[in-house]
Amino acid sequence: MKTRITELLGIEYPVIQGGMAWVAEYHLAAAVSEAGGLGLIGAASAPPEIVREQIREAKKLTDKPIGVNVMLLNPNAEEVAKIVIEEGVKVVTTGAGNPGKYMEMWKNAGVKVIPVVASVAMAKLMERAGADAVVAEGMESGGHIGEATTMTLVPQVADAVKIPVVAAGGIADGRGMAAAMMLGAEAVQMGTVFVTAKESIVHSNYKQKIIGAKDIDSEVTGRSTGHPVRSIRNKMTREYLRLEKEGASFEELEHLTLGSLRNAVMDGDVVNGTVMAGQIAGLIKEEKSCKEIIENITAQAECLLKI
Ligand code: TUI
Repeated sequence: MKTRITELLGIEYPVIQGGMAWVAEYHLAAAVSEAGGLGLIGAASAPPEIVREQIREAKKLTDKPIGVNVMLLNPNAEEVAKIVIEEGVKVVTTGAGNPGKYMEMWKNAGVKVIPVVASVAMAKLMERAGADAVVAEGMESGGHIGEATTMTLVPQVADAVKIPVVAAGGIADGRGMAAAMMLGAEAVQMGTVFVTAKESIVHSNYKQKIIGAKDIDSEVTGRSTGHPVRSIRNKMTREYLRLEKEGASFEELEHLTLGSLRNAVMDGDVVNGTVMAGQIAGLIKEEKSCKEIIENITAQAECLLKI
C-alpha cells in the first residue's frame, strides 16, 4: 500500500505507532519499525538524556527509520527538540500543543515534521508553518484528546490542507484503517493496539485491562482543567470525576494523578493508576506481535478498499 506517507517516510506500510508516554520506549518503537511501520519513541516528560539513550538503543535494534514524539507540555521540550537533531532522527511527531517555534530548526536539519492536531485550524496553521504532514487525532483516542471525532475531523482536515493526513483515534483493525483511507487519510496512527503488542514492555495488568475492556469502559477526566485525558474507568477515574463535580482545585486533581501513568504502566497499578487507552480497546482481544498487527491490519484494509 503506497501513499505519500510511505514515500515521505521511506516505510513499507502506512502505519505509525503513537508516541505514548512511558509505553513508547525503544523495544516497541524498534519492533514497529522492523515490521515495516514507523515506530516512535515518546519523549513525554522523560529527562532529555533518557530520550537520547532511548534513540541510541532503538538504533541498535533496527536500521529502519524511527521517529520521536515531542510532547509540547513538557518543560524540557526545547532540549528534546535539539537532541532529536543531534541524534540524527529523521521524523518528529508532536502532541499537546503548537510546535511552531521548533519548526525552522527541524526543517533546516532535514527532519520531517508531523504535528498531531485535533482541529482544522491547527492543521492549516501547521501546513503554513512547513509541516510535512499532519496526524488528525479524534477524541476516541487514549490520553490527551481534543473535541472532534475521527469520523468528522479526518475528512475536514483532508479538505483543508494539501499535505498528507494521517488518521488517529479509534483505529485497531483493517476496517478502521480502510474507513480512515476512505475519509482521505494516507496512513493511520494507532496507540491502544500497540500497548497490547507482545514487544510492548507495559505491565501485563495494563494489557489485560485493555484486552478485557468493553466499548464503553473509558472515561474522560480533566475537562475542568483544560487537559482532557481518556483512560479506562477505575477507582482513580471515579474519584477524579467525583472531585471535578465538586469543583476541586487543579492542585487537588493533580495530586490524584501525580505519577499515576507510570504506576499503571510500570508497576501494574490499574486500580489507582491511570490506564490511558482509546475507545477501541473493546475491539482488542489478544496480544499479538507488531508484525502480526501491522500485516493483518494492512491486508484486511487492502482487501476492503479493493471491493
Ligand atoms: O498529545 C497527545 N496525547 C497525549 S499527551 C499525553 S501526556 C499528558 N498527560 C496528562 C495531561 C496532558 C498531557 C497523553 N496523551 N495527543 C496528541 C494531541 N494533541 N491531542 C490533542 C492535541 C492538541 C491539542 C491542542 C494539539 C494541539 C493543540 O493546540 C492547542 C494550542 O493552540 O496550542
